[in-house]
Parts: sequence; structure tokens; C-alpha cells
Amino acid sequence: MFESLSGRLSQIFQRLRGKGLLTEADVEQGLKEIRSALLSADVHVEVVKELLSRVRERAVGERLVESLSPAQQLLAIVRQEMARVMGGEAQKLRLSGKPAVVVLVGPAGSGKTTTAAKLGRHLAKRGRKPLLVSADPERPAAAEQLATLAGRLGLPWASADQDPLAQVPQVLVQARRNLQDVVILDTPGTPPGLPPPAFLPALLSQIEPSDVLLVVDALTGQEALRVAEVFQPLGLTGIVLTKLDGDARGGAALSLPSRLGKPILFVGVGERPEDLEPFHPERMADRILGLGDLSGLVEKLQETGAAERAAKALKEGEFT
Ligand SMILES: Nc1nc2c(ncn2[C@@H]2O[C@H](COP(=O)(O)OP(=O)(O)OP(=O)(O)O)[C@@H](O)[C@H]2O)c(=O)[nH]1
Ligand SMILES: [Mg+2]
Repeated sequence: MFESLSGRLSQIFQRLRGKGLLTEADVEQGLKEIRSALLSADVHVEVVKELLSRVRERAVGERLVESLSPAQQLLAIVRQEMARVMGGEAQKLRLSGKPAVVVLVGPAGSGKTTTAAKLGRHLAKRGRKPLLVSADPERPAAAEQLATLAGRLGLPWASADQDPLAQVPQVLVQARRNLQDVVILDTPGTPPGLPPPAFLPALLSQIEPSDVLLVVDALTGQEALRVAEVFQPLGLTGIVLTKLDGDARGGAALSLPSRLGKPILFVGVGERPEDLEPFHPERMADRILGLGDLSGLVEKLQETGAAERAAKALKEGEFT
């Protein structure tokens, strides 16, 4: 993830560290190199401008050049500002309503169906009772794909493929009766740049979902922005950025939140159901800057129960 961008940024900071005290010219040169690294990573030019002007302002304001380890301070400022353009604080799903309805929309092949299953697993792990629903009248065997994934995860599913406008409301009534508290709705993809399927706006205004998530492929870089704009009229509440595992550049992650004014809530980092991570802007900035991701690892361990088991084993003296 982010190999090419991380590689360039680490080199820049390594060189700055090697210099010890930084002159203003050193800082300017560093910022210029960061700018070029971000642009080649396909970060939107306005985002790069905004990011660097804030970094420059702070670097001057905080008297970087007179401090003891200016390169470290500059790195800390870049890290904070990078997290800020990616949304600052981590955001959560709204999940209001009984059941709460989470709709996944996006271009063809972006990972909507896979994400529906991943999200179902994620919520079930946190004590929710999700129902996966296919509302895709266009793709042959759409429900089967979802059903297979649901089956593997032991999650319930339903099909509203034939006539989503009529069937989805019925499924919601049924879900409520069955005490399922979250319905995850998978919808058809359209070719990139084309508007969403015609039935979607009508369906969404009828069912009033609490979360409308745009699922986009990180590998498309800035193209993801153009695609996203087509979906904005649906009242997007957030973004799921998929295929980050194959994204060496990071342009979409850095550009989408500020350009769309919507938070990234989750990232897809692989094809397996467990390859979904809540999006934390600061952690993502750490990864982009090659600073490692310790807190993400701890979260992963907690989810699998490995941390508790390790702690228990330690207590019982198994490791002595
Ligand atoms: N590497 C990787 N592959 C992913 C990720 N998310 C989805 N995929 C793959 O992307 C392909 C398309 O995924 P789908 O979930 O079928 O995409 P979709 O948006 O439902 O596609 P349509 O219904 O045709 O619009 C599949 O091969 C998935 O395994 C991810 O985070 N990482
Ligand atoms: Mg699909």
C-alpha cells in the first residue's frame, strides 16, 4: 500500500534529517519535493496546494529552523496536515433507524457486493444483526453472488432483485420483524461516469437510508473523483475506498474527502471478508509517510481475540 509515495516521502525526510539544522531554503526545497511526490501520486492539485500552504504557514510560524530537530518537526506538521485533508477525526456509520439502512452505490466493479459482505461481517462482530439485501435487477445472478458470500459468513440475506422499488420496503418490514437491526443494500453498478441506475433515486427517497456509501476503487486515482460527482445527488454520507492493497500512490485517499466533502469510513484492503478496515486519517497519514501503523495492528489483534489470549497466557505463566 502506498509504496511509491511512501518511498519518495521517506527519502525526502531522510535527507532533511541528515542536514541537522534546516535553513529556510532547505525547508522550501523539501516542500517542493513533497509537492512533486504528491502530484505524481495523483493527488488532486488543489488538495496539494492547500496541504502545502498550511504546512508552510505552520513551519514558518513554529520557527522550525531554530528548533532542535527541525526535520522531525516538519514531519509532524506534514503528518497532521495530511490527516486533516483526509478528514481529521475518524467518522462512524450513522446507523439510525429500525432497521438502519446502509446503501452501497458506485460504478461497476468497484467492490460493492464484496463490501456488503465485509460490512456485514464487521457489524456482526460488533454485536449487530445485519441482513444483506441484493437490489440489483440488472446483473444476472446478482443475489447468488451475495448469497454465496453471506453463506460463508453465516449471515442472512434476501433478494429484492426483481423489483427493488416494490420489494425493498417489504424486506425492511420483514427485517424489523426478525429483529435485524441493520440492512445492507447492494445496488447495481453503472459504467464509470454514467449516472446511477434510474430506480435508485426513487428507492432512496422512499426508504430514507441512514447511510449512503459510495464504493470506489482506489486504483482509479483522481478518476474516482469524477465518478463520485455523478453519485453526489444521491445524498452520499460517506465513502468506502476499495482495493487499497494494490494502490501504490494514494491519490484517491488524499483527494476524495476534501474534494467531495465526505468522509472515508472504511477501506478495502483485500478480497477476503476480513479485509475491511475503519478509516483513521492519522493512521493513514502514518502509513503514507512510512511511519508504520502500530495502533491498527493492536485493533486487528483485539478483533481476533489474539491480544486477550496472549494476555491470559502471560498471566498463567505459559510464556515463562
Ligand atoms: N484486491 C482487492 N480486491 C477487491 C477489493 N474489493 C473488491 N475486490 C474485488 O473486486 C472485484 C469486483 O468486486 P464486486 O464486489 O463484485 O464489485 P461490484 O461493485 O459489486 O461489481 P458490479 O456489481 O458488477 O458493479 C472482485 O474480484 C473482488 O474480489 C479490495 O479491497 N481489494
Ligand atoms: Mg455487485
